[in-house]
Amino acid sequence: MQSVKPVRLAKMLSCFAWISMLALSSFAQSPSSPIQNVVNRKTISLNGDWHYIADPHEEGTARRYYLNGKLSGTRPFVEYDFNASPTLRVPGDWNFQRPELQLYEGTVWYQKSFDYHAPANTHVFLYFGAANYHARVWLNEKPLCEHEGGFTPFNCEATAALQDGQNVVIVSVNDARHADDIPSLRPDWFNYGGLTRDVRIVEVPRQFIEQYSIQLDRKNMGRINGWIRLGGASTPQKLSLRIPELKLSTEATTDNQGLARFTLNASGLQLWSPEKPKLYRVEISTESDQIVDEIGFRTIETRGTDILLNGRSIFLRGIDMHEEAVNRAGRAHGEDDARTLLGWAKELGCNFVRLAHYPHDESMIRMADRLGLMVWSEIPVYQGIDFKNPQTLAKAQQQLTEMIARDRNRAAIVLWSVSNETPKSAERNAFLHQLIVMARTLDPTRLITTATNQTNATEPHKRVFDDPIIADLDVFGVNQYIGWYEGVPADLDITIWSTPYNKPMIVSEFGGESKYGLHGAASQRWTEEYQEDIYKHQIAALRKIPFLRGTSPWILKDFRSPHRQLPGIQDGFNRKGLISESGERKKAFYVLQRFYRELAAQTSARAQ
Ligand code: GCB
Repeated sequence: MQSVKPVRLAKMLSCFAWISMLALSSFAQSPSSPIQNVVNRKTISLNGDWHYIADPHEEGTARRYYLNGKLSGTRPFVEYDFNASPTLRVPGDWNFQRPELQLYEGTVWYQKSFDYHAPANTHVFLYFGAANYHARVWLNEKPLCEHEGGFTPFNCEATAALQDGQNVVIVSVNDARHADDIPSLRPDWFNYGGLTRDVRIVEVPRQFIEQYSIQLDRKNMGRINGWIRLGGASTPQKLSLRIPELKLSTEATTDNQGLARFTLNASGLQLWSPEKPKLYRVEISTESDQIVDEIGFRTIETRGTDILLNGRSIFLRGIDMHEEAVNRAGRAHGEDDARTLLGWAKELGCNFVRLAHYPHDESMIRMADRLGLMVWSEIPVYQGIDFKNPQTLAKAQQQLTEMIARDRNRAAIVLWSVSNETPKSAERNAFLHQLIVMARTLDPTRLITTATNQTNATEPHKRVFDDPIIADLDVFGVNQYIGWYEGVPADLDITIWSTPYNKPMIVSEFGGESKYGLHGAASQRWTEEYQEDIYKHQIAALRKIPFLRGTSPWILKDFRSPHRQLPGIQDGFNRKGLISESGERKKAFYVLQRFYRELAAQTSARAQ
């Protein structure tokens, strides 16, 4: 079997050595990575019903399920039949489609037949938006590729394995948790398994536009810089880039690696911002391929403790979110879910969302682009990581590469986060340092962050944010739960926050749990009033922190977590949501909304 994992990684790491020499150039470079912008390419959906067989004893490989029922070996019969087996909807986790799979963690084999006639001179890929966690893919009994990591896309080269007419694709997906994986053993979220995002056939010409980066120059807002890389091209190719609304166009020629760089004089363009999320139609064409995208142009940088969007200091009015569906169990997916979840963030008065704790579906980022919400996007380097293990680092690097490759042209993304709540140690610092350097090299146009909960609390009611990893970051996130996991809400009134670093801070988590509809005194845990009280004290405390440049409380909506088992209250849900899982707003929702409306009014008064 051709394995995407090691092949890609080797390519990626050798490319990385090469590109680190160019780290200071204003052009971002791309290592080997998934095809970008599949939504605007010629694709055929393989979504829908797939037959499946659960494989709790890990027998499927030995029994050659990938042969789709063909005899092999000496036995005169087989003991499985995909075509007579039940089905699961793709995209979708398996847990909430079949009651017997709700708590299942292990391997499920998926099978789908499709009719297909590949056009001449076409390169065909099977593209998976995400498969949680480890996937192996066969097409017409031939092994195609393997991929690890549950939240980023991958594509398998399928051209040679396709048949004219009937084809059968078989995918084994395993979501068992391991100590050396990313994430590790015990994340505080539900481990939804399966083919959780779109599956598509992607058709491209032999030489095709694989990756591109088109960004406003931080130092000169009248200039757009970028690069375009062709796949399958080994001789120089001409290409052109057009932004028709601005009457801009340029031409470039690729080098022998298929890479071309360009600069465009773009004075007069309307910048992307939360208030005016302007997107421009961008067209790229080569002699054999064309692609269009919708791209917003803005700059994001820091100065001292300020975060500057388009050169002006901003405050990020945010909320944290998991990727969970509304009014149904399972992972969120597609435009409708994105519109609902991000619509709630807008209703709260947000201009920012922290998409925790892993890269969300591409439709979420594209919706944020359109709605004008700045985004913090994160890889699942989350508590309990095996920092000493070089293979674990390689897994994190791969996920970081894939996240950036997919979303590098989305104006909404202002922050790449490399981790959440990792205990400081020399190994952890070195591990995160490598991720930070890599993120910056792959994308020098955005800010790098991480959420830390490591504080120095040597004196009561004093918090010093001196985690050494902050030295490496542009912006640091701080998660803290005074009033919930420690002390009482009134402690927030007397806590003094400081940091030795001259950098912007975002309070990237705070909050507490409440069950919607449970009322009582403000001192009574689990009531809406208790949660509301935390928000009141927290907001008063936030107002006093001079280096605070954003907040994103934990969390928009109650979400499933196996850690939360209090009957009648939690029932398997982490209840720190401002909204219940069925959409009811809790009292704290309105406290945050008032704060954000006040901040928004100040911002627009300043702008006038
Ligand atoms: C945290 C984690 C988040 C948890 C949250 C909680 O610090 O970052 O993933 O869900 O606390 O509710 O305890």
